[in-house]
Amino acid sequence: MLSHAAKILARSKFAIAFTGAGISAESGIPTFRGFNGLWKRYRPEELATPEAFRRDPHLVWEFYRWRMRKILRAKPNPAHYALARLEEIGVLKAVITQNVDDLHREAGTKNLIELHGNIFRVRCTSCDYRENLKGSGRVHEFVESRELPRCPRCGSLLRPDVVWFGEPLPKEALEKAFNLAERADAVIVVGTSGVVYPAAYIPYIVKERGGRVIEVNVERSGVTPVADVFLRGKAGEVLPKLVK
Ligand code: BJW
Ligand code: ZN
Repeated sequence: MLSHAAKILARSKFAIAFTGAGISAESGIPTFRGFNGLWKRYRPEELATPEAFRRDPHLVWEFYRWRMRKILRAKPNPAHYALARLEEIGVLKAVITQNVDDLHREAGTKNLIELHGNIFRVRCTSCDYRENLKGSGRVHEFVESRELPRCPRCGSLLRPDVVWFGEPLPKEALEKAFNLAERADAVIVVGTSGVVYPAAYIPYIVKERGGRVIEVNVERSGVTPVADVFLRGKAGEVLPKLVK
């Protein structure tokens, strides 16, 4: 199976990767669904929504600050580095991620498309104020605070610059991702349950256009029905084997 995947990649002219929370699991960042995927007793659909934020911004900010703290302590794992290396040697043309952590970038991936935003950016709920907390050097102070964060310009609530259920994905990122998927002759899908749309269309687009789908996951997912090769295992153990 591994050799089949390696052959597909070696023969490809335009391969891409599509990643989800499972690729960061070995870095200590909990996934959304499944055994380790729960935060307290909530499901993502109960926290990652504009309604939840309107109803209880304290709860939603508590969840995001908890995630920010975990992500700040986390380091990229061998799976992130393997994808960065595959880009460096010219095999991968882009990494499309649903993750909001910065781990692909930290590992050295250059052409990164973030479909669901970035947890270290915040934006105002009223005006067009945006801030990158890592860039502004405020991130540690920000995550330790228990106060609701307010816009320095207009005083309204700040929110994480991520995509919640029912919200549109960033137009430019989604267009880029779909264009890449239409051109790709192979996609490596890593650590996603493949149930959240429109992101989950990506492997299906590649497949429909005649491309090959390689999946790396510890269990079957919504992507598995279109996978040409299913590599069962942890991303951090499987992906380095695809890099020569
Ligand atoms: C390992 C591993 C290891 C573990 N190694 N593997 C079409 C059909 C049906 C529904 C819809 C549709 N189109 C839209 C919808 C509605 C909705 C949706 O998809 N709902 C479904 C759940 C039913 N989609 C939306 O609402 C989207 N918006 C939208 O469509 O807008 C339309 C619109 C247009 C114009 C105006 C207005 C609206 C938005 C979706 C936003 C998703 N947001 C979140 C939160 C982001 C911020 C944050 O991080 O907090 O994104 S929810 C959460 O799910 C997060 C993730 O990116 C996303 C996907 O999760 P992921 O990455 O797959 O993680 P898990 O936990 O599910 O899976 C982990 C996997 O790893 C598992 O398979 C494990 O086995 C595996 N694994 N360890 C390898 N070591
Ligand atoms: Zn404002």
